[in-house]
Amino acid sequence: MAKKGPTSKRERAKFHDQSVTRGEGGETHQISAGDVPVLTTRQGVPVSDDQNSLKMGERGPTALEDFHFREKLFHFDHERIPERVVHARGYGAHGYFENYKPLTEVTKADLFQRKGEKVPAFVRFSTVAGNKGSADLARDVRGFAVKLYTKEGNWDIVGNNMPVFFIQDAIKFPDLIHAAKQEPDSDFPQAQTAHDNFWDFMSLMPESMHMAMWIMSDRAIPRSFRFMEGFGVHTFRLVNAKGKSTFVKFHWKPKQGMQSVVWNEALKINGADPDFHRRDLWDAIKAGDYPEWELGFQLFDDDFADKFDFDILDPTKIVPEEVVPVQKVGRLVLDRMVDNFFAETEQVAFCTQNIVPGIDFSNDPLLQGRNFSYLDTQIKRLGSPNFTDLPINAPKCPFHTLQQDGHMASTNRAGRVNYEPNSWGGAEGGPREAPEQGFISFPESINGDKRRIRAESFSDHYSQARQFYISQTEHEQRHIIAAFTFELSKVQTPAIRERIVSHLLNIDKTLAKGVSAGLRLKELPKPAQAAQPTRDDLPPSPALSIIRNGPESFKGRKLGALVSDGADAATVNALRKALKQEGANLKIITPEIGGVELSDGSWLEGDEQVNGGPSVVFDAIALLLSADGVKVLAREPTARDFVADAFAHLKFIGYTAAAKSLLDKAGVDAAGDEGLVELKRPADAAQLVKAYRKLRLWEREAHADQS
Ligand code: HDE
Repeated sequence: MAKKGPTSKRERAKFHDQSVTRGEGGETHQISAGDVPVLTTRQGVPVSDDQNSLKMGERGPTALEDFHFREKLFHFDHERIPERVVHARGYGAHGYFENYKPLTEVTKADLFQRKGEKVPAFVRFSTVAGNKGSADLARDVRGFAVKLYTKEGNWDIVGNNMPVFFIQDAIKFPDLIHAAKQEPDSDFPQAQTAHDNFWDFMSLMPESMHMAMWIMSDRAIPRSFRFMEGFGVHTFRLVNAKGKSTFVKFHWKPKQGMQSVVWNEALKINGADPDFHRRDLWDAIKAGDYPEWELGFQLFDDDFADKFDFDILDPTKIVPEEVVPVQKVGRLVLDRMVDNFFAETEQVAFCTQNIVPGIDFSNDPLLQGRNFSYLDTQIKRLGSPNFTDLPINAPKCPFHTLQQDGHMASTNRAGRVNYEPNSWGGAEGGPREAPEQGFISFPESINGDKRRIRAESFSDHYSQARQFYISQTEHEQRHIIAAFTFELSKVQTPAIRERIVSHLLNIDKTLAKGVSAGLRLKELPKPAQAAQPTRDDLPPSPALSIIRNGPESFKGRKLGALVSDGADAATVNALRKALKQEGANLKIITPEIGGVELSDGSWLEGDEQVNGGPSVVFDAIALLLSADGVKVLAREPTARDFVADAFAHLKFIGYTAAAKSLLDKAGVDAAGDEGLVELKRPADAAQLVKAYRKLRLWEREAHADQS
């Protein structure tokens, strides 16, 4: 007879003591600790042997009655759910949002009523085009989806790291995504827009040109999720207790500052560590270095909306921060990684229509379409209308509905009532509507003919694209030209390349000429026909540049120090100390993973061996080498790449005197380059860390271009 499962705590403890597991060879091991749980089936039946299926005879067939085996395989066979149709690759973390001060004037949303109000939050960052297993450093938009578990329900701000979008009407979304993802016959390229279909579509959709500038900028290759901005994109409404509405655009400003990588580095990171962004977030949060963003509101009223140069309902436009400043209203802190990726990050279901009293939609046609799509997609992905009951999706405030049943129902009400109105009084009668407290849509008056139409006020496609371009530093402009050139060089149809250049001519002549030269077009095409002429009176917006808004510290960044046997121990220790003071991380790269013996005979363990820790995964490098050590490393191609890549990617390089010959071997021209800092004595380590604060030596790139 089968042994009954343990019921009381005491019985269970006894049970644990008796439990055994069987090794591959069939030997048994006694589990000594009393707190190791017994392996059971999903029915709670203890499992005696998890290594062998039930056989008829030693070499005979497997018995169908082996319920443990069948249950195990059945469950495994059903482990996958459909990946998200877009934003399939993502990474989530928990945290909280804290409100700075009461904002009762503009909104009655509960989370903004009290200073210091804290609500739990879950954030999922993602790329858009790639499949679930694609590499983190694809050139792409990043999703920045935030779920705030407020006391009056869940509020999802399902945003991106760019404030505009490709299209103006949700009806074009399937076309955009079909064109961007793998081509349907070949099923490649994966996680890249560098192919004909994508640029064909873009070239035929002038409204996408502002977004084209953003995705060809460094914003599309962030150094980490921690160093990027987030945007709600659409105009939303805030509504106060009196029913007054104010338009709002949402911003997330990273306290860590903004930072991106360079394109060649991105390509190499994808090979060296396809999980680069995931690992970064994981490492930072696990180390207690919690990333933080401030929530910003851009607030404006109908008068502003009427006077503004562009339609505030058009998601291909921004409201420059210099025109309407961003007011910081609270902070979002991510302080806990998930316990289980699937249960939380994969099953989290963001929906733009999850808003709370005090927040409302605008008529942005993209937002209107999204409000349909997100709920719909969750059914497909999660398989049941009860996805809202999953712990990651359930509100953390009380909730009472009269909905019932469906797959996996687990929160059906007790009692007889599942409808209303009903005449059963009190608790028996179930939940009732709350006319005062409940969500009331802003009573906007609308009239007009029912037509398939695009408003005339949406027809300027180039002016803000130009404004974006002229707001960038020279370095960033160069990167945009290079990115267009790279992407279009992968497009095999010359006519598509030319069509894109014809749009760029409407944005900026130098940009168009740069790309045209990069592609070696025989002649410049004619500018594309424009519905509206490009305005050249929009002033630059410094807030749009990453380099102008970079951090002034090396905090939260990673240094890769290549260390050899015999390296000076005092220098290694001084560097470690200086980095710690800065709040930065040190990773030790050694010829072999076991480590090296330093000058004082102490042993230094390696974090990576030299061919497993290329410099592309670090923000800066140091070469802490002895005269003997450098001889060995100079013969090692990966050590030479370590240095050559760091130099080419404009990184700061600290080096000991002996390391000079490795710099030479790597082809580094040290003359007059302020990014190369010699460590003459241990005390120079502090100076080196100061130099690292600049993150990149952009001047080196300009120099390389001219030479
Ligand atoms: Fe999404 N989008 N989207 N999107 N989106 C999805 O919902 C959609 C758009 C964004 O981490 C899907 O759960 C339509 C803009 C993020 O789980 C889907 C349109 C912005 C995420 C969907 C847009 C976004 C999604 C796929 C055009 C920035 C990932 C899986 C009208 C403001 C959320 C899912 C997460 C995911 C539809 C355009 C951001 C299919 C129809 C604009 C961050 O519902």
